[in-house]
Amino acid sequence: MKNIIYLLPTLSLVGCTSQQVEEKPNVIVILADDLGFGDVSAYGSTTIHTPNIDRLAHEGACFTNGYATSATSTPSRYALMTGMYPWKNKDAKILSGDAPLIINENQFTLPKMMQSCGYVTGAIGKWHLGMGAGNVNWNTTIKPGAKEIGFDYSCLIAATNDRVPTVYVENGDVVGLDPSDPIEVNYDTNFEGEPTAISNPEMLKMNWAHGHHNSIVNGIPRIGYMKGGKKARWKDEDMADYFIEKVKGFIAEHKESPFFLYYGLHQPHVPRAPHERFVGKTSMGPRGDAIMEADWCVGELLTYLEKEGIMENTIIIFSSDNGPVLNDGYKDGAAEMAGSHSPSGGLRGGKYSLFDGGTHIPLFVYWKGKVQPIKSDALVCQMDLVASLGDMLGATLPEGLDSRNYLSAFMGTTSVARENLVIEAQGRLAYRSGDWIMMPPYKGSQRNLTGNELGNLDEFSLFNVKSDREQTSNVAAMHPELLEQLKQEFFTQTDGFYRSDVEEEPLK
Ligand code: NG6
Ligand code: CA
Repeated sequence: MKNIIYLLPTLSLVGCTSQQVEEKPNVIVILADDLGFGDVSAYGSTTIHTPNIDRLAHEGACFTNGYATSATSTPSRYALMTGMYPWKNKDAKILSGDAPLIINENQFTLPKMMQSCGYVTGAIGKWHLGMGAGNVNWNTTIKPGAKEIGFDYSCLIAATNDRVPTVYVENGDVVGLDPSDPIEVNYDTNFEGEPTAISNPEMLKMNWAHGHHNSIVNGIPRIGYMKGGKKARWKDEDMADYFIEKVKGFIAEHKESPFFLYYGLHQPHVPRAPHERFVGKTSMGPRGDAIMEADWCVGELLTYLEKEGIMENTIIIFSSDNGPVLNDGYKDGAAEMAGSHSPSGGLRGGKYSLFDGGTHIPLFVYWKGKVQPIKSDALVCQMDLVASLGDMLGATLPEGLDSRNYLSAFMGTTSVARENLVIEAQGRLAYRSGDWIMMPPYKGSQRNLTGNELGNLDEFSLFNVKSDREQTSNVAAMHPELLEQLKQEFFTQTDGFYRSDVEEEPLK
């Protein structure tokens, strides 16, 4: 493994000439959680209707080849936030709720770059990049965290909505904590007398399918054990309302200054417990309804920007951290009720997968009056946003970033962007180059407990995703020279990080 610290581009090199840049639009990144390419109607799904998200797609640049770097949340968000390939950081894998911050405090980050360009920065919603320095004490201000990596304001869930502690953390402090009922968290052993899904199944309003049988909060079993903090615990059904109010509050406070807002939607990640206003809005059960709730959140945000009169001066980037999954460990009927809905929009695989459905996600850039409506097939990755926004603002970027400047592509004025991209799924790597995807062989099972195909193939394989979008035919044997070329490019780019013996981490 490489010496990671040595590789990290540091902040000292960052500067900004944005005083000379006349336009400093607000920038909002909305990142949904596990929303697939087929989960928005903008790409043609007829089984779901997402009018507010579609508005961004139809009135902005709608990317048909938009990528997350990774098929799971933490590494994907790490790349977006740092402009670095996550597989270069051994800690960038699905984090527990008590994991320490995985971004070095001296490291260059997107929010720090925005700060250096005169922006006020905020992070609201899902975090999943770790908090604190290990052995987190949830009863005092937690640091380092969002603030130390460049967010002036933050209101977050530490990890995922299925992991303890099930509390909101605002600027490093647990919201509504009663000091006489301190919070304790443990990912290995339960606290004596605390109910779990195993000891007290009668307390459950949602059942688990795999994993998710530890502490029960709000009738929902979680990953990890938690004690105390009873008054501070969130109610899943209110989470969307809670965060959109925080979003509006942040915008209201900073509408005069340019602001950068990272809004991490928790939908449609498990547990899917939308507010009762959305229950039954689709025939697909909680997963479909959670997507409706996410669409509503986007609508609320757009309406609010209009009301505040700042829509024209705000770039909105919408995407998802990784591909979709139906059964991610709760018996919520998502698979049974999906009907003809294809969450991945026909792409092979989904969350956790090295097949295209793992990382090929919805991506839209909306800037009223500035970005013309266009469907773009440019190959772009969320990791490139930092260099591209940096270019727009005249920021000086440090050496050694993996992020590349494709500002014109993001603005929809050219379809020339990435020639290639290394993609990652639970430590395993593959390579997209042009219309081709090259997948190295990996050991391990064909599917994990979710039922999603993982993309563990026996040999180096080659797919043309233009003519064979569903990756049904490995055509490596027909194109030996191309395969060799892509292998060499891949080995060069991954420079020692590719290991054929990596197995995806099993879901417990
Ligand atoms: C898995 C969880 C899954 C989800 C995922 C992270 C089990 C069995 N499964 O380990 O439910 O939480 O981690 O999802 O525990 S992500 O979108 O944040 O990457
Ligand atoms: Ca996710």
